[in-house]
Amino acid sequence: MSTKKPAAPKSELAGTDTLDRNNTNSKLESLEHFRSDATGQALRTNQGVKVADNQNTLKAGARGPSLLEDFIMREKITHFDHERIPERIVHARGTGAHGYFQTYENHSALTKAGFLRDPAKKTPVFVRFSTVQGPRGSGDTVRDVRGFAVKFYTDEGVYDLVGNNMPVFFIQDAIKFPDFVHAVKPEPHNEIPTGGSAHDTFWDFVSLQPESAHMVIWAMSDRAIPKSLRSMQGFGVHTFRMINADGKSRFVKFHWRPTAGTCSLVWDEAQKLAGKDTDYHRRDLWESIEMGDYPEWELGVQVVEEENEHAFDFDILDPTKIIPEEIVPITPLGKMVLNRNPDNFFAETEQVAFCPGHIVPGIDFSNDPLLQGRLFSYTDTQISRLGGPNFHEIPINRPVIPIHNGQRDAQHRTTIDKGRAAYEPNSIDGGWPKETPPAAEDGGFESYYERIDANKVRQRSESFGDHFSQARLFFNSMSDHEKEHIIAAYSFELGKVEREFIRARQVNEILANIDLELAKRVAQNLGLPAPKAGTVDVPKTSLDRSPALSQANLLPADIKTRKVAILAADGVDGAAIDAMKKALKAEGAHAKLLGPTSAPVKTADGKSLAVDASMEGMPSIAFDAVFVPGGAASIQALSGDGVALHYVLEAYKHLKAIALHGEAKQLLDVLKLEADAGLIVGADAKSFKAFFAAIGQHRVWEREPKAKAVPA
Ligand code: HDE
Repeated sequence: MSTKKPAAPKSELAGTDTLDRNNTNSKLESLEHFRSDATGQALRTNQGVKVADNQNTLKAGARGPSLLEDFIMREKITHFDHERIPERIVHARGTGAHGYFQTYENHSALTKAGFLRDPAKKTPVFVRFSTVQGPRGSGDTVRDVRGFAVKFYTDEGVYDLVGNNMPVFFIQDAIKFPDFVHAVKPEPHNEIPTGGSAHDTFWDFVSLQPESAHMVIWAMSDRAIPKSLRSMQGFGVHTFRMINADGKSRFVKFHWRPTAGTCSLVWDEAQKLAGKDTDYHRRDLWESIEMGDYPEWELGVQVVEEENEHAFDFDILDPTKIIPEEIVPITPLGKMVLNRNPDNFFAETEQVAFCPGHIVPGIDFSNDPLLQGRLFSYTDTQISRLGGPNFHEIPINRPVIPIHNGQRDAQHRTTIDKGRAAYEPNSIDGGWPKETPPAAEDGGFESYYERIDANKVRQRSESFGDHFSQARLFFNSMSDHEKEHIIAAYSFELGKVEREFIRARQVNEILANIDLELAKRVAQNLGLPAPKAGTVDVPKTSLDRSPALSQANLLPADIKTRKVAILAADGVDGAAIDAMKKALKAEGAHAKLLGPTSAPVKTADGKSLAVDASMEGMPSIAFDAVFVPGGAASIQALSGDGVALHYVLEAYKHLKAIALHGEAKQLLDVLKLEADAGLIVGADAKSFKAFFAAIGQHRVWEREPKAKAVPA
């Protein structure tokens, strides 16, 4: 039922602000006032006094003591002493970018939210991607869930979609969140491990908490080691509501799908990258945007009519459950493009404050008990992290429309409110600012008119009781290589657990209920007795497999933005390099020329070629594929160069596409490798085509069993 009241007359609304509501396209413009460019400017103190000497403290004589009077030195050091703010309790490590969201069409049948109704409008967004466990300085490529938080600066206020790259969560009720986070964070006595879950307290908790089984299997899958932030799906996780102008509500689940496809690193590569390039993901995002390879995602929703709320074999309010796409397909809504890097990491990425409670008319919450708890937590945490309740005034958090209300004062207030009446109703300031009744367009926010008739209880709904059937569905939906990776990940992580009873509990009471074969394989790797049966009766789901869950089915249609390393030494065939570079460029892919050192290499016909880096400087783990051009002298040199040989071998082990051109064929003998679907030998257009096709497959999975024998 709708409680629509008549829309306020435009004239009444007009007095509240002077901003052109149809022209708020650029968040940049609205922030311009806050950006500071020092070009051509004098160095000044914070009080605006020009500084004459920024090299020396004021002293009593050149060799004498420093003087307390030196307000310039004291101001500078005092500010420095307080430069750091508390990092986020979780999701401390992250990186951000600006961009826009544009709806494909008018989705007014679904929602009255303005940013989903006007296809001509580009709504500015700021996105922050993050890991969960590690501190601010931890590695990007650790095995972990990734945060995917989007702030939409809409004309109706800020809307935050604070999601993850996995569609479910570890717990069902917010009251368990501190327990979960304490368990996954490093062990309290020695603060080890940084950034990972391979330790006793995590596995102790999850092995005692069957509701985490589904999320943990996602975390043990390749999804937890994404190839890049650009190749991650995003999920709102909870069920939300969308409400149209007639007050009609439907349940929705949010999905972000990258146009670059969804793919992952391999485990050995992820571990090495965490050391060799801690910033691997943030660098990739940064560089892609700088190069104009703007990452894109499509936003979509699964829509469930209110009357179908109970039509599934799980509860749609349970955040440990997905709605399989095969049952409810995704309706595409629009696309998001990230096209601008921040100017200042701290001011933008560190100070951005997300909250699932930041919603706009047309979107509303469901009663998911995890979501309900989050609505409290995020605002609360900003108060200590950002130093008070005025964090909405920090430029990156400000809406693009003016804010007027009776809230006043508190730490770091920057608004200078005019007028005498900080209360409502008032007659002194003409009654302003006034409420706006809900309306089809531009109305005030109205919560969904949901009837609730219940007892006050501390209870978990019985409908949340099945913890294993969807974990099983996930495992069954994986391709063979993905299954092997999951088995390896459980074995690795549990192998790091010191207490055998925790290992055994996870195998017998969790894994055996998901899939007996999975449990047996992990038990074998841990030297534990194989379980004979599960411990609970797992209900059968309406679906045995959901192909949409396997990354094997989420490859991109092209090789755009893929990176290829070209290895060369003196005597290299320069024409082959040119041809490859040209062909890659035509595909929208990128090439880097690497030499034995950072010095230029000479081609066989005597030209000098500048290299982008040495092979040590840009290891194979930073590339998608390797091309070795011919040239007898070059190949002879590379054949005797341990770094070059390791380069090719490592790319082989990480199942990457490799093309050996001309004399480079000899490397097969040197390295004792055989050509395969992704190890291509040849010099013609056909071999280039095969090479690109292999890159498009992301990895040469059929090579994996063989590659195990190759030294890491
Ligand atoms: Fe968060 N979460 N969370 N979370 N979360 C935070 O808020 C919390 C949950 C997510 O880039 C904190 O500003 C509770 C689910 C992201 O700044 C904190 C519960 C999902 C980010 C917090 C959850 C998320 C956070 C820490 C259980 C996916 C990073 C700093 C009820 C849908 C946002 C902060 C950024 C951050 C609380 C569960 C995603 C402590 C209590 C489920 C992406 O408030």
